[in-house]
Amino acid sequence: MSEQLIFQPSAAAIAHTHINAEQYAALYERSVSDPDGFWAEQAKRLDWVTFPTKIKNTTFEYPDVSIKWFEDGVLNVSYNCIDRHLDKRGDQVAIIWEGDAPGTQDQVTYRQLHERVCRYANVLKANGVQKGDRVTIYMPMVIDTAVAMLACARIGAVHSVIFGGFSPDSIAGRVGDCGSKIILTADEGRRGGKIIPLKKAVDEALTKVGGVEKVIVVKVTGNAVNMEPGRDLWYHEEAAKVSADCPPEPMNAEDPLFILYTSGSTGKPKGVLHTTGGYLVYGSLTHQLSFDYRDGEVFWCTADVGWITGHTYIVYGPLANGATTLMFEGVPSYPDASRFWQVVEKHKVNIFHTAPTAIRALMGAGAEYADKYDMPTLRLLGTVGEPINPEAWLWYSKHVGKDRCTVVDAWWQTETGGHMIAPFPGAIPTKPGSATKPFFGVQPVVLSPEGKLQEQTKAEGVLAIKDSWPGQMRSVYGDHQRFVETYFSQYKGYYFTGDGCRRDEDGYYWITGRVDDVLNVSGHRLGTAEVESALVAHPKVSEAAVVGYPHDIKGQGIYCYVTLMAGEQSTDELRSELKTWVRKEIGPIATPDLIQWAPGLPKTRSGKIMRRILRKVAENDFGALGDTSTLADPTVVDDLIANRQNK
Ligand code: 6R9
Repeated sequence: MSEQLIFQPSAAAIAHTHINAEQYAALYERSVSDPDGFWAEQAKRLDWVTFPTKIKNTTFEYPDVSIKWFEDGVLNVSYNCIDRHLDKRGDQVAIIWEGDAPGTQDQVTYRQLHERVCRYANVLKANGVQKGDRVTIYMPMVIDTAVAMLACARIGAVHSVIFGGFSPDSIAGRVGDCGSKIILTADEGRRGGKIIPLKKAVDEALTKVGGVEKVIVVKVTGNAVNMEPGRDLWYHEEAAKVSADCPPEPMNAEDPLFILYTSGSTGKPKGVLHTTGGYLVYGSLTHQLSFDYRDGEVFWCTADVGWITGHTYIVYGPLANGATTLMFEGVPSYPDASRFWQVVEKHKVNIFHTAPTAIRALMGAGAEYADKYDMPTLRLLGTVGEPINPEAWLWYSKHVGKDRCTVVDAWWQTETGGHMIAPFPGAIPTKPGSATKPFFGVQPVVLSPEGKLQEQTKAEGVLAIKDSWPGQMRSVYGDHQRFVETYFSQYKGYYFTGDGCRRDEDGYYWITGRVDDVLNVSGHRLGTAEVESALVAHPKVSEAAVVGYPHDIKGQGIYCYVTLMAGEQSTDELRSELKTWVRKEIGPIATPDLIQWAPGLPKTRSGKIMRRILRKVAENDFGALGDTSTLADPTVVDDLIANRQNK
């Protein structure tokens, strides 16, 4: 039914757009038939110390995968995001900050941002940070976090931002993996009226990992925190000692810009490595075109900077384009479900960008919260992070967009650096639930699970990409082999996304979700293996298997099958203890929703857990269990069905 619904671009969107339908078709064609010519032209959007002469040098051939863009180019990301705007828009607001508590706000102009970034960069230098060093950032949603990221970029240090909701164990793992000697943090963060003890988490993490020499602490709440003499320094004291003059470091286009850890289907989170030139060309171009951004507009992306969406569409993309970007410290539901809409009106937001999970939660709270606000400045609504159900899309369009805004559903990943499939506003008609058509340079293909290329337009299978684009990740930090194996070994010659998809008769892409063991909980990626290893670390647990199941608000919920050690009692107390345990081991986003006691797990005779069956039971889809005859003990399935959890 929903596939029949098509929204043509509005007259306003057509009048506003940078790229109309004909231009999209022609430019897309050029971008894939002459990538060198196309991207050499696009590279001109940045200021280079040395403009590149070599544009694309990439191969997806297993096992020799290698990705280089603009490889003889030299530039600096912070210069492109700040300095080059100073003449024209030094006094324009670069970042608007809206605090967690209504009534708290702040802002910096491009000139003020320049001063703050230079000063922060000098603090890093004075504390021994050099080009190429890894700097961990574990900070809340405050302006200083964007400043810290840009300060790293200014001196060529490689930042690794860790989302403020992650646990001490998760911090320790990430700090150890990239060998970071310095951590930038804050005393505490604020979110939804609650205090987040960031410094305390760092202190605990540092009892589990060595090598960190300095911790620089920004004062946010001002509450007392432990300061370890010789290791911990207050940012404001360090900043008072240095000048605000710090020339940008000339960087090769392929020098690392940042590492961002993300969950995969196996093992520990991977350090996704992005480099300088390609990432910024791609991030700034997608920001401009997917949102049809124009000078003077206020752009708000509600993501946390700890995720890729925050990197590309709060910080780097908008600032490279000289935009005014809004950073929000709070949550959609605090103090009530009208918070987003108040902020849109207060700061006259033109482009608003959030996640399906937030839309569904707000929809659940009732349309009246959005209906009270006219939001006359709003022009475009973005959604990202997980598949959006057509009902939520239509609600968003009607109650937030008042049937006059373009809805842009953008599919992409931490690994892709920027949008990959998304409607060009004013050029591509939208269909609720479909991310629509590929961005310039992106060649999606649909493969059968066995790897056969589906050449007909209408097709279903797994989503892979045929050739490289500039925003693509270059490697897994410190483990290139893992990069090659994870993304290029299963379907030779392609980048495998891990997502399933359908392509309809109009060539529109409909992402159906992950086909691997990655969960997407409220738009946050989580490996089932991570949750399983947290569970089995509990002394009473002998075995655990984790799958996703459909959840009204979160998209996917976390369903755990747990086998206890012999003699342990399966009580409700133990159930809540295990939930708290996982929450503490990984972070609140990993808290199990449902735990089912499983005396036995369905295993093949070779001992492999048959997740397909576990998924079906969790989904309450018993009719489709498929062949269970290869199980070592088929009777465990009856027990699993009989004891399925609902709440
Ligand atoms: C940007 C981001 C990536 C995974 C991706 C897919 C899902 C993201 C989506 C979407 C359907 C969209 N995803 N956007 N699914 N429609 N518009 O979210 O990166 O955290 O790495 O997650 O999220 O499953 O593979 P990341």
